Amino acid sequence: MDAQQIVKYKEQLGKIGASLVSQGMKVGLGSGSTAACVIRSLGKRWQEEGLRFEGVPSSIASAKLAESYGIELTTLGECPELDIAIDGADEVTHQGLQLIKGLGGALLREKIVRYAAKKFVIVVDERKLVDKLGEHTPVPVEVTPFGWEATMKHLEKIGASIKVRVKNDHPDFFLTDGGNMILDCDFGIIDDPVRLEKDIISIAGVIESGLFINCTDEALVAGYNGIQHLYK
Ligand code: ABF
Repeated sequence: MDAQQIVKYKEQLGKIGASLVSQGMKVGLGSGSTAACVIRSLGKRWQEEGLRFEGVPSSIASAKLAESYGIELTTLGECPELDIAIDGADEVTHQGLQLIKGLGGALLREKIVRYAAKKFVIVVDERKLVDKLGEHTPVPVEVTPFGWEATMKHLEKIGASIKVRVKNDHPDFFLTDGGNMILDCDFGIIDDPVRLEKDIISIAGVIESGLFINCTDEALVAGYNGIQHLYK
């Protein structure tokens, strides 16, 4: 799949994702480049059609992009129950729509926004589809900086081969919008993601994992044959 094709798929996903939003809805806005296409399409609808909705962004970057179109944002404090959340993903299983998310570093807020929403729809191109999680993506795990080295040891004990995420082209640690660190944990092929998510989250110092298990209602998948709708 060449770069031009990927851009085309993301534009298609942006439009179809934005079409899920109607007047007055409360909408969780995802993060990453595909979710950004949804936000851009929503921004165009806001400007050209007068669409009005309440948006809750899952990252500072998504908030800035939405505001650049004049989209009025709110918070989960004002809007604790959303109608829909629309987001990207790094891996999606064909069966069950289990996800790995978080290569963009926004997994904690994305998961909080997801669980505030009645419906969760992800937008991905077909590269993201896998038979089992772990085929080509480590599980990002958000940890508190205090004692991260000890937390890392516990994650290694449950089978992770770990890379501490650093800033692009910089030796400093990557920090999330919330000021936490990310440990990218390679568990290989994940046969029991339900169990693994529980094992990860039970470790002291772990704040959240990028495993989004049994929580996706629909996946819009762009590929050679157009847009596929997959349901859990
Ligand atoms: C975000 O989108 C992250 O959870 C995930 O890492 C990323 C995928 O980014 P992209 O759409 O740019 O591939 O939701």
